[in-house]
Amino acid sequence: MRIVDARVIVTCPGRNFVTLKIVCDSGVTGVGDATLNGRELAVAAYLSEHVIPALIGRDPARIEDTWQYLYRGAYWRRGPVTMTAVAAVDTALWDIKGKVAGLPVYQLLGGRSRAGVRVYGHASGETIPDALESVAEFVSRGYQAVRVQVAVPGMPGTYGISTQPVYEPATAGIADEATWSTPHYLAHVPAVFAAVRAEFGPELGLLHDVHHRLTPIEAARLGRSLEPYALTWMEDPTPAEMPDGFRVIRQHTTTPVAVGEVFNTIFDCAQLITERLIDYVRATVVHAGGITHLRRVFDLAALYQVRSGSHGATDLSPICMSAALHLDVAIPNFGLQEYMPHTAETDAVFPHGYRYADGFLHPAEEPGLGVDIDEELAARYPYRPAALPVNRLTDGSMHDW
Ligand code: GCO
Ligand code: MG
Repeated sequence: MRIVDARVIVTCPGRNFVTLKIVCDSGVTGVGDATLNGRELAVAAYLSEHVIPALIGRDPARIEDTWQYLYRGAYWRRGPVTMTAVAAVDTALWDIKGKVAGLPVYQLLGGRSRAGVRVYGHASGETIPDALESVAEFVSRGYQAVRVQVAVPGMPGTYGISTQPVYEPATAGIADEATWSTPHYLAHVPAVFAAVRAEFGPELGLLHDVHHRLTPIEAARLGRSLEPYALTWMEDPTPAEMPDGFRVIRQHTTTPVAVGEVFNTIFDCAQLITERLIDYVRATVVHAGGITHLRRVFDLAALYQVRSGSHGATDLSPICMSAALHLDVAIPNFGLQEYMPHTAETDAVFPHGYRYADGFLHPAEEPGLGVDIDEELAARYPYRPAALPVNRLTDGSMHDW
């Protein structure tokens, strides 16, 4: 079998998604997510200009060799644009292999290790009572774990609070600017989790996303102040490009730490894993080099009792979610999967077979990934430039978002 065609499809059914579709001479096709929120066209160009010409004529069965060709052969290794493009090719090739074998991809990864994929949802509110209502809604839909974000009094537009039914931080055109105050934030968050724990009892999994906004010692203080509420994890407490900072956090708190939605390769997380500085690695298929490479990350993590907690925000397409679920159900060290349902428009553009029931997602059972793109429908939603916000401290200095 040979690859005879590959195309990049950019569509915006509410938000932008980039998809790679690979076509083989036998007529079999495979899809891969290539979405990098706010930098979509950079990946689209990388694929069209530099990757697709090298794919034509290749044997689609050679997944590992193609991965090595794209990674080592580029000379300019790693980075979000490159690794998202590599991921798209890798994901599409696993889809093709599954279809050719007549098996869902998780069977090719070693088969099931669990009955379903436990997920967490995003509860949020302007105030603590609003957040409690939002958590109650998730609990009533069967969720066993929720991430909780509440607006910080005196700080408008806090990350994680959305007025839209589906959380979407990117805004049209140039980035919005938000304001951040670490002292206000650190003073408020413990009260949020005290209220949520008191209302929902000890069983519910509670998570919180800090979005890289604290220094290590500030993060250590937050973790310590949240210990009485036994969080499942504190996410991205400090910028992850400085793994040493996580030692400081570890020295001061037993609150578990999750990191990795911005990671691209195993090299980003190797030190965090091998020094046991984190508990969950949140890398995901689309930004960490596809199923092949993410499996390698999770296998390294398994040696150190670090579990998976893959990113699953709505800026990753249903193709990424489908691929993530095949991995989640197969690996021994699965932890928790983030799940934010897409809009009905997005679901229609990406028909998929995975389903949610009672706090769990289940991968599709059909051959391959069990997801596709409806290209005619996709063409009705042209690309619209959008950007993630930026963050400034109250004195106007730039800060991490
Ligand atoms: C999460 C993430 C997202 C990111 C978004 C950036 O934990 O789900 O932090 O909300 O902000 O994916 O594109
Ligand atoms: Mg996050």
